[in-house]
Amino acid sequence: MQGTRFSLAIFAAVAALTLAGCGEEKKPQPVVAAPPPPPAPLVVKLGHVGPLTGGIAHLGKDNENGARLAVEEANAKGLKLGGKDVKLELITEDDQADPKVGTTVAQKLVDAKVAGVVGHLNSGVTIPASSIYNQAGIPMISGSATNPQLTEQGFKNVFRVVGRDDQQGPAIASYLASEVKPKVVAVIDDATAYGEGLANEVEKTLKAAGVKVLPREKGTDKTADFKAILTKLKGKKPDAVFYGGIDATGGPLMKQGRELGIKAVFAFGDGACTDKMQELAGDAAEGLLCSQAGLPVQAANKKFLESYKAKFNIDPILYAPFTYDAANLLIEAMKKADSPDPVKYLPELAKISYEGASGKIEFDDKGDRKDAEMTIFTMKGGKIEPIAVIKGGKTTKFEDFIKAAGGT
Ligand code: ABU
Repeated sequence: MQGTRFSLAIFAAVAALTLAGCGEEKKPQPVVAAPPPPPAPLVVKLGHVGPLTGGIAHLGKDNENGARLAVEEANAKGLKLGGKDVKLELITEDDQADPKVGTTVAQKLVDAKVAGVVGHLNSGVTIPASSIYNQAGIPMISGSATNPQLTEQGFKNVFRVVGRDDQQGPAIASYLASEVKPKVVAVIDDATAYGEGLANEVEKTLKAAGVKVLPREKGTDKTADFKAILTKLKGKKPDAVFYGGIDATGGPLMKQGRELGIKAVFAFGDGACTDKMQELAGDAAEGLLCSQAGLPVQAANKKFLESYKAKFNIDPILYAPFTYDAANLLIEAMKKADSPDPVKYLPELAKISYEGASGKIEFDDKGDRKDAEMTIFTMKGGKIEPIAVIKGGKTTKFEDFIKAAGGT
């Protein structure tokens, strides 16, 4: 009993000392709820479509990079629509430059509920796909499809930020006629909506200028061997050969032409107006003439060129400034409408005036870019170099055009 009393006394003393060591007696604290997490941002999906596999995947990837850069910059800057924080998500599809695959992936993007589409790359794919976006009421902007038919369908959701082949064809053909002064020209196309349509425009302009045009020769967008066609043409001694097609087939065509001893000037449209021609044709590409239905990549704004290089560690090839602008136009129109709803932002897109990487962009009633410039290039020292800009029917030396525009 005595022992128990002693133990209790010691326990009381230790407890008192412990409490004294802890300072004041702890009072029960009210439970404070953790602040609620910020609301999840509204995810707005944008589609990009182009050929990401096959012979012109380098151009499809260039297009995709342009759109991706715009989306990532917008997300980094922060975007609010209708009072909500918005995160843009780029959904990218491979149409393989094939009209059938193009309509399938267009429907896939519609089903994914994208708010807008950047693409497609090829006219022959963009035209059928545009019906699908039109039925779904989804705005689409191509950064490269130049066949006039795209914007002649009366679709209010369809836009392009490059010029048209009924501007580009006359531009390259007139330049060829006035600078090269050919008497006889051979015209070949790749049997696509783009290649054939552009070749038709070139032929029309050359004939109007009094140039003899040989009967049309045809390949496909997959032709690797043009020797039979070129051998036939060699016998007809053309002073120039125009090819409506893309660089993947244009490069081998030019190489084989030189191997067969054809001395004619080779001329191409925008699809074959890339440094890739040198890679594919080697020294045979030197001196080619080609056109772009817009200002050259070299004239794109400095911030875009630097950001592209920093992000992808390569220079843009051809249409990236245009797909960058296309994505930014969709975003800008959403901002103006304060909504990603196509019904609300489409009217803003149609009347937009936007200073893009490829220059000032406004659309006409058809969805075509107003006052699109056409540029003529030549291959010099393995690089495609701009030599002249045609705007409003006036041809200006490229360096003078850039100086007048405030560049160096
Ligand atoms: N504009 C040349 C390549 C794209 C197209 O098919 O139109």
